[in-house]
Amino acid sequence: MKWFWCLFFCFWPILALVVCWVAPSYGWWFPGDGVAASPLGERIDDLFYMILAITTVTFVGTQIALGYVLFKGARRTDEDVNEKAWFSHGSHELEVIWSVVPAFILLFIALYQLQVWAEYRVKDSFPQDQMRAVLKRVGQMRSENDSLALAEVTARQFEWRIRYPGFDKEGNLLPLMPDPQPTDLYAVNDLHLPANAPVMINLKTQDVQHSFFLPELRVKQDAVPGLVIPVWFQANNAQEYPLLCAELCGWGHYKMKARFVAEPEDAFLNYLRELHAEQNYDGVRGGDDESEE
Ligand SMILES: [Cu+2]
Repeated sequence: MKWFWCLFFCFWPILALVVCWVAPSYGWWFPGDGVAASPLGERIDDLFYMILAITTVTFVGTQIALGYVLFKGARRTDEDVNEKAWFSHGSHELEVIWSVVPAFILLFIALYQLQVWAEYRVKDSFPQDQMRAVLKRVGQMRSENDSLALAEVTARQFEWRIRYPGFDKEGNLLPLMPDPQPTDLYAVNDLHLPANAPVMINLKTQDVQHSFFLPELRVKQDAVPGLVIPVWFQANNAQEYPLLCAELCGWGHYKMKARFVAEPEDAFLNYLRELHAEQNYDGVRGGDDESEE
């Protein structure tokens, strides 16, 4: 029996190693065939793989130790039954080692990931110069204090409402204002932004807590009632990505599926101009309500 238990406990670390070895090539770990679609996402994946390596080494080590102890501790013959039992009262040194070593590993992970976290979440660490360059390239008329966001995304039960800045009478793109403007442009469940450059949105919610989730870009940010949260990301390719809600927000949570279209900057501007043509006339919002007045 001792061989059975010994092999049983050694089987799992071997299986774990095999899975860790083949999983990346099958894209099992992550959405988007396992490859992040944004530069920051690639660094987040690297953090995952680093933590996976640490936990794998720990798991394999403890399982092998367990197998070894089972092998050594097993009784060899029935005569051994008459042997006196031996009790261990623990080992102070060992306890210190297995407390201090994990503490240092956790401290290392905490410090190692700080830079990625800061660039992801701390506004002063956002690539703001590159964002300004995008806004300049799409010809936005902005002063230094205007928002860097190209769209405001408002979650509500159960859809994503998107507000873009509109155009002035000369056809220049305006900056996004904190409050809705008559020239603003609107869309639902369809977020268009330039690809291959960092872009920022302002995230809000109209009712409960939602979560803005671009799985393939590794972007996930809660939308919290009462807060306007800046979120930035950069799509590596001009293509469509799924945009989901990652917070169980009510019965229709599953329906909060939208698309994020990353496209070249001129295509993005054309998209806004199309919205402008549909929704505005000489800077005055169209619609039945107002035409009756
Ligand atoms: Cu939701």
